[in-house]
Amino acid sequence: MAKDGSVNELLLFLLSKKGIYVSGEELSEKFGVSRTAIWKQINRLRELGYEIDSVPRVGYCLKKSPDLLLPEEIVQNGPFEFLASKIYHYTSIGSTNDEAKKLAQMGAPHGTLVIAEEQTGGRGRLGRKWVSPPGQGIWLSIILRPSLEPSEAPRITMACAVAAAKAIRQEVGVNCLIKWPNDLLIDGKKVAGILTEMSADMDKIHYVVTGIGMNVNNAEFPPDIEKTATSLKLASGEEVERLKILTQFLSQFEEIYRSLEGGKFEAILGEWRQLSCNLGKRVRIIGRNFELEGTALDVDGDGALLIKTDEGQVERVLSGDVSLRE
Ligand code: BT5
Repeated sequence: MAKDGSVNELLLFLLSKKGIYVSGEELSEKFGVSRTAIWKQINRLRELGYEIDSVPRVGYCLKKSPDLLLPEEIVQNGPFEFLASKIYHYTSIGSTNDEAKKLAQMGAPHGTLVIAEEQTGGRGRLGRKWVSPPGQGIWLSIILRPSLEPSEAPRITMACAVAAAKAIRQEVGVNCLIKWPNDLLIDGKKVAGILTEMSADMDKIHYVVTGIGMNVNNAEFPPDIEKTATSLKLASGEEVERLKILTQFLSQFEEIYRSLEGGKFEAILGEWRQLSCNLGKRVRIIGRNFELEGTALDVDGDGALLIKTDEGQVERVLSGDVSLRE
């Protein structure tokens, strides 16, 4: 809510007292502002969709939150270690990755989150479009300042994919798998995609922005992706609370990121392998200027897919689009 990425303390307090009446006097003393100022803020929250009851001489009581991914709601579902130190929330924005890059250049701290209810210019890789309708999914970018080598940056995409797949499995109970390099699939359809971008010198990363788009309650998709896309709601048959998935994902990501920074990439790779839908399968990879078919053997420490071709050679592929052949 706040423009500097900090939280609205009144809302945070009301959330911690959900269902309990708090007097206007107590609130005005706690926050050092007049009761009229509190009343104005309460009305602003009501405009956002918060159901707040007010009873004369008793006080205010927060009854129900709207389905918004507001910073205060996220913080309330913490605690988080380094994520969510700053959270920028937008009702509508072009692309959260673009905004995160701007903020990172201006010095935004490690762990800053940029979230939008809607993206009007959501992006995939190579300038592709990412469909991000209002209120239906999680459109999120994370600013990171990792101590990894630039060539190791794809590990962040892998960590993000593992965290997201685990969060989806845990909260929704569906068989979510990772498709190299940056997709999450349920029943062979794409439920989420990851876009990692970085600013680096030859030997030092300045910052990484990892963006994830996850379809949560989408009931339909535009014709061009209708057959290939799914949402958690379509896959599970039930409406899914975005906030629950988001906060589960954030805590999974924190844990995995700690392993990554702690030099335990092998453990992440182990989880990634178990969740992968590619390994051991015959695949076709289309890159910018090549096409390759073979068996996907493994992924290495740079996030490259190792393919055994029909000629018996092992090729290392750093980027491309994979389709499963069997
Ligand atoms: C991706 O690219 O899958 C990365 C998507 C990253 C989106 C997040 S949202 C938050 C942050 N801000 C951004 O602007 N981006 C990130 P790629 O592998 O290139 O896949 C793109 C392709 O996925 C498109 O060409 C479509 O075919 C398909 N697609 C587009 N929108 C989709 C959706 N909502 N669900 C499933 N598939 C989609």
